[in-house]
Amino acid sequence: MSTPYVMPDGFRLLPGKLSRSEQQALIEAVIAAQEKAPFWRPTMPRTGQPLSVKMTNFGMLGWVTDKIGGYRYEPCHPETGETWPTMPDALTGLWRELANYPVDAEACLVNWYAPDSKMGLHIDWDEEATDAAVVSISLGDKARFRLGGPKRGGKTASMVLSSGDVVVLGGAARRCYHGIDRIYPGTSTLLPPDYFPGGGRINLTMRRVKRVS
Ligand code: MD3
Ligand code: FE
Repeated sequence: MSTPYVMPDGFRLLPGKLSRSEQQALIEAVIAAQEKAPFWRPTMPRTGQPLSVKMTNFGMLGWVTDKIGGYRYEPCHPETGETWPTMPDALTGLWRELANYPVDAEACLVNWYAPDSKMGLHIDWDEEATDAAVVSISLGDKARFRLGGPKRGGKTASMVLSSGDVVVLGGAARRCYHGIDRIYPGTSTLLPPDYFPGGGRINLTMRRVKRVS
């Protein structure tokens, strides 16, 4: 028998954590943020290759990437130059409930997956506060999420994430490779097509960036 994948400590899946109306309120907040912080398509360090997902952020800091500057957190949108929209209270509330961390998250990365978007296996390591968990919220179409270990090329497991599911990645899970293999198009009616042509999936990830002394 092949060796099984063992779930890392600190991984918590909360299926159906958010009600339909809570999910709708978060989508409304993403739509309301568009004027100050429209979705843009980030590019990879060095190569300038565009990512498959579009992004924006909430909070005092937002995760950005481009050819010259690489992966980093910035206080302003790369195209509008405006500060990021404030973190919705509902997100701060979830963070306080689930992250078990003494200070609030400064950043919430918003990923928009079109039906054909994916995200390759990677580790999130651009934060100073890597002792803080990441809290992830899935909205819209279902997706196949893949979780590995701390080294590239190790065993992985996949699971389907649905709209309203929340994942908390703390402890050892915080250091694990992960990605999105695929979206299952047309599996949710949450995203209004006038704002999200083709539908797809929104993922919100809250992160603590700065260390506290
Ligand atoms: C495991 N997002 O934004 S969320 C990301 O669904 C990202 O958009 C995926 O990976 C998405 O960086 C996956 C679940 C997730 C988020 C952060 C993690 C899993 C994680 C950080 C460490 C380990
Ligand atoms: Fe990630």
